[in-house]
Amino acid sequence: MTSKLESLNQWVADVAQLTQPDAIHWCDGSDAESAALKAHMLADGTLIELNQHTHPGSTLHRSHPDDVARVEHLTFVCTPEREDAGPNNHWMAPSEAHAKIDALFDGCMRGRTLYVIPYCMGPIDSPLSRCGVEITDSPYVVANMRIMTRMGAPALARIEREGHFVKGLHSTGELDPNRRFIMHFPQELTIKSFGSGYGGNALLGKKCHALRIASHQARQEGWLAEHMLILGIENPQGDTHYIAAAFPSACGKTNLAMLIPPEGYLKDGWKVWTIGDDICWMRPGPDGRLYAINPEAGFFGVAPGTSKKSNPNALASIQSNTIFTNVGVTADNQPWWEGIDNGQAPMTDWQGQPYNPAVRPAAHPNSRFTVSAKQCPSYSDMAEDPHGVPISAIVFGGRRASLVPLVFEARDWTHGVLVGAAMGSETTAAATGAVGVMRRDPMAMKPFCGYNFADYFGHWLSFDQPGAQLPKVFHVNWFRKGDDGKFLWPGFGDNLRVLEWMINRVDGKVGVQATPIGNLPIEADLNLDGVTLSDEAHAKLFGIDHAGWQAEFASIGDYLAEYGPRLPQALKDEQQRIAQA
Ligand code: GTP
Ligand code: SPV
Ligand code: MN
Repeated sequence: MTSKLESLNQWVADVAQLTQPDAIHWCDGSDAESAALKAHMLADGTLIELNQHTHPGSTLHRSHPDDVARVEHLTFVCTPEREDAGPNNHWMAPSEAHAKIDALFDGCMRGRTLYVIPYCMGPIDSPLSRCGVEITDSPYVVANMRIMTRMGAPALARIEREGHFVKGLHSTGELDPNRRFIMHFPQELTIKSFGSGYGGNALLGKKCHALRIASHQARQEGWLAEHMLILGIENPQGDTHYIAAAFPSACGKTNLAMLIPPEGYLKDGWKVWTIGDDICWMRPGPDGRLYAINPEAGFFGVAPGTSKKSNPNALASIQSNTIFTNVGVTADNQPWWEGIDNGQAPMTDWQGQPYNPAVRPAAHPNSRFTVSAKQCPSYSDMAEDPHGVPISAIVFGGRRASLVPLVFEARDWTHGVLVGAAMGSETTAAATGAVGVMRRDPMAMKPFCGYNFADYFGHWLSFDQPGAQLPKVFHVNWFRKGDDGKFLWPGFGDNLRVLEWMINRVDGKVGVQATPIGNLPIEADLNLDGVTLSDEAHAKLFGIDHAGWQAEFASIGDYLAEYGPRLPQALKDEQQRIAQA
C-alpha cells in the first residue's frame, strides 16, 4: 500500500532506505489487523495473555527492566537557536541531532517490519485536531497507538486531504539506555525516538507530538497545548461546568478526571464526566471563552494505587481489552499491583520472577494500563464534540508535603499565570531519576514544553485580551502531609468538595479571604459534611505560614530569574508585587 500523498510516500521510502526493514506495513486500524498483530505478539512473548474469564481481551507486556519510564535527560528539543529551546529543555543543534540519531537508525530495522501509523489527535472531524504519522518497528507501539489515538484509514484520509502531518520516527533499537534519544525538531514538525519502547518515549502521538511539537504550533497559531485533564461537573440542576487541571506526572490527573462524587453529593444528583485525563488542547472560541478538546482516545494510566475505592471508574474501564505494562500477576493470572486492594495476592512480579517484597514490588511504581476511553463509565459524549467544551476554571496543582494549602484562587489572569509558572512538585516514578525531590514544574509542563518557558509564559499572558472570557485560575494541593507523614486531606472523591467551591466562585456565589498568596476559601463555604479533619489538618489545609511563603516567594523569584531578560515584564512585575505583599 501507499498513500495518495506523495510527500508521505517519499518519507516512508527514505526511512525504509535508512532503516532497511524486511517488510513495510501500512496500518489501517481495522479489527483484523489488530487481531493479527496481537496473535503475532502473543506468539513471540511480547504480550502475555491474562485470565480471559476475569479480563477478556487483556494482555500483559513486560518491558526491558531498564525501559520503564520517560528519560528526561535523553530528551532533546532541537531548535536552530539554543535560546529558543530555553533553559527548561536539553538542546542539541538540529544538524548534530539528526546525524547522531540517524546513525542509530541506520539499518536498525533489519529483520523487522516497519509499521506506518497514520493518526489523528482529537476527534477526526474537529478543526482543533492535528494529524501525524508514526513509523515504528514495534508492534506493541502499534497496539498502544490504536487505543490512544484515532489511528488508521480515517486519519490517513484526513492527512491526504490536508497535505501535511507531524512526522514521528521510532525504533526500539536494542533497548540499550546508552543508545537512546528522544529528539524533537519543532521547526520541521519532526520527532525521532530511538532505543525505548516506553509510553512517553515511544507512543509519539502523546507527549512528543501532543505536547512538545503541539505547544510550538499552538504558540504560532494562538492556542494552548497543555498537560491537563478535562472534566465536566454536572450539578443537581443539570448544569455542567468544565474544568481543566494541570498536575505533574503521577500527581492525580487520571484520578480527578474519573472522580466519583462522595455519598452526599451522589444522593443530591451530582455527576462528574470525564473528557480527558492527560492532555488538553484549547483555544478561544467566538464567545471569548476557551474551548478544549482531549486529543487522545485512550488512557495510559498509572496502575499502582488504582482500586475500587480510589478510582472505581478506572477499575471498571480496565476489566477488558486492556494492555497492562509491568504489573504483577496472581496465581490465577490476573493483573495485580500495590494498592489494588481486592483481597488477592501477587505470585509473579513485573519482571516475571516469583514475588518477593524484599527484592522488588510486584508492580513497577510506573506500571501502566492502556485502555480505550470509550470503556470508561464516566466518559462524556462531549469528548467527541468537534467544537470542544468551554472551560470555566483552570487548576494548577503539585505534590507538596508542606507549606502549600489545599486550595487558593488567583486574583486575576496574570496572577494565575504566575501561580502556574511558580508550581513546584515532588518528582515521581513517571520519569527515571530520584523520586520525591521538589522541583519547579511550571504548568506541569517542565518535561513537555517544546520551547523556552519565558516565551511560553508570555504566550499564556497574551490570552488576556479585550473580549476574552477567561477561566478563573486556582491552585490545589491534595498531598499536604501532617507531622506523622500521612496525607491530611482524604483526596480522591472528596476532591469534588474543592471543585464545587471553585464553581461557586465562578458563579459568584461565595466570597473569599484575601491573602498574599491569593484568595483562600472561607472555611464555612466548603462543604465538609462527612469529612473528619484534625486540628492540625484544619490549620495546615486552610492556613498560611507567612514566613514559609516569604522563603517560597524568594525561591520562585530565583527560579524565574533563570529565564533572564526574556521573561515577560508583566510576570516579573507580578512576582515583585507578591514578594513585597
Ligand atoms: P500521569 O499519567 O503520569 O500524567 O499521572 P496522573 O497525573 O494522571 O496521576 P494519577 O491520577 O495516575 O495518580 C498518581 C498517583 O497519585 C496514584 O498513586 C494515585 O493513587 C495518587 N493520587 C491521585 N489522586 C490523589 C489524591 O487526591 N490524594 C492522594 N493522596 N493521592 C492521590
Ligand atoms: C506522564 O509521565 O506524564 C504520563 C505517562 O502521562 S507518559 O505517556 O509516559 O508520558
Ligand atoms: Mn501525563
